[in-house]
Amino acid sequence: MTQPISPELRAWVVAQLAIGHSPPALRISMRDAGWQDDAAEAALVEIQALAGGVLGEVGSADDMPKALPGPNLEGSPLHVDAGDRQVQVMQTMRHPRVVVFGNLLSQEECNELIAIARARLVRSLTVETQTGGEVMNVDRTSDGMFFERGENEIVARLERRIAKLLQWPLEFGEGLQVLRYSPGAQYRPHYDYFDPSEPGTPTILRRGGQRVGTLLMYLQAPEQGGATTFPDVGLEVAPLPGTGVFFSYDRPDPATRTLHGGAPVLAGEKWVATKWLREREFT
Ligand code: PD2
Ligand code: ZN
Repeated sequence: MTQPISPELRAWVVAQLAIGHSPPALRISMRDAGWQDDAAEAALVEIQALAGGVLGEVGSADDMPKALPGPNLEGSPLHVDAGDRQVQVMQTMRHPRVVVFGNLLSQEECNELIAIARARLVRSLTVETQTGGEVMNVDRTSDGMFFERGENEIVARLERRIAKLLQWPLEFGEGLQVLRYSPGAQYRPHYDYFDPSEPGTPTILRRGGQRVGTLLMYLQAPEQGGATTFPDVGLEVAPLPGTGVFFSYDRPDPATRTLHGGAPVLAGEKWVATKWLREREFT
């Protein structure tokens, strides 16, 4: 089945490819716009072939910077349009790429997520990289749970907001994770990407490739402690409800300087929701 390729569509595809968006990301955007998968594929192949000369001038896929999730910060905006909300840009860092957001969630949204998640909390597991399975881990002493993607109205709404804010297809995101840290609980410094040298990593990567970005959304502040820390660059982000911190990593390597941890909660309870973003559609 084919659908007509308008000049506008052709220009859009060429521009998206030239700024580094991957064909899989374009396929998802086209699906969202109502294109059949096979028609989108045929149109992309045709446009890429027609645009070969243009793309050739900006370099091959190998020497183009890898497309990563992230807000459009061109012109140093104070707010970014996230569809149903104007999200504040509070602080940015280039290397590592870190962006601190305000007004990311309303107080009602924080409360609702906590209320739904509370009933389903279990002691957190982390992916066991030897096998690709999951195990209890002393490095993470919080309790947690996962939502399925699109599981309910609030989760679906947040996923749409995140996809727009970070310019990354909703389908490339893992299900939202919610964590509760009681006094003494912490998440020791770690990287969120999967270590390529671990034997279980190829199994994990089959579901959507590497993680390339993390958005932590704070739902409840503890009374003391509980900052998210980036030890390589001496950055600490206060876990204020409704705010969040995003960071991206273009390769699974410490050179990204994305080592980060959740400092011990000293008093009260900290609640946070995590959205991890993959290279491709997460299945
Ligand atoms: O809760 C945190 O601050 C935190 C810190 C580091 C969460 C995560 N990592 C994570 O969910 O990956
Ligand atoms: Zn983490």
